[in-house]
Amino acid sequence: MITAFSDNYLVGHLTEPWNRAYAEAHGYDFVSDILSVDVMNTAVGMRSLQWYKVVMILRCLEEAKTRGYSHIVWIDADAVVLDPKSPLSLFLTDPADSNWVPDLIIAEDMTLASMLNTGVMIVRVSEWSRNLWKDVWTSGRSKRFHVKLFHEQSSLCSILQYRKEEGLQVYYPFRHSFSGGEKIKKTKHVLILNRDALNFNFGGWSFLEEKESSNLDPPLSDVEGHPESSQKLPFAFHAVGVHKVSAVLKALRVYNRYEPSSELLSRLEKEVILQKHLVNIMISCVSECALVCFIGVRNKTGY
Ligand SMILES: [Mn+2]
Repeated sequence: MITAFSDNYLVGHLTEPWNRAYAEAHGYDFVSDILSVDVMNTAVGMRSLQWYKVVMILRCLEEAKTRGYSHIVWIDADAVVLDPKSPLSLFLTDPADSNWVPDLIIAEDMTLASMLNTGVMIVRVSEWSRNLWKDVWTSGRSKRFHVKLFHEQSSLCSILQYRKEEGLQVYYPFRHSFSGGEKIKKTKHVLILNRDALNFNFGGWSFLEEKESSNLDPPLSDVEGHPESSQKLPFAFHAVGVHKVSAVLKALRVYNRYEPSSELLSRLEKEVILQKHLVNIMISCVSECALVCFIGVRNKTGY
């Protein structure tokens, strides 16, 4: 199991010990690259830091040859395992066809913004995987995502289509399972799971932080979007948006009864306050910009 984050990324320091403990409890090696921004920048060149994920996957695919690993599981530094009892072997095959061993097991994106979500994914150690990730890194088609949303995730989706991954066209136009598409999609090499299987975000969680202090243990029905009827929790909680620290903290406390060290907590509290200020500044900047644009447009049409 692998992850990476820059050493100034506090969310990573919050998720890493828990995810490591999960991996070690199941006998998986856990490798985390916690690096300075400078070192990461050097590794990705002119790209956004999110691209470090591809650098690390390619490196681990090479190392796997000598270490005898069959799979590499990537987990984002803003994601935490929610279902620590479940081994990863549960996800390695399609339950309906256990003879088929996919090279990539990935879930749909949480929103319609992207086809797939690379927050948690399982990469089989194979020649196909090496070629795929090499293409994601080197292809000219990736260039437009080097510094643009959603970086390596957009690039992976684009490359799979460009390579004409056999069977993917069956699902065009792509429909997510939460929007009427098939729950499980299979191509020749890729098993695409429904959003809730690997990578879940509890809708409004990040905005529940005010409630958090009064109610640290809400019933699941309080959590918007949670598949309450299902016995099984999604494998991981993956934070999105600007309130990642409080969302991840909540996932760790409520589901895992995990409390970070007091030293980390006090650093996190400062970060939460800072984030709130930043969001307020951003909101006021956005409205100012909107006003300026509006005036700009008015002026332009005036000519
Ligand atoms: Mn993420």
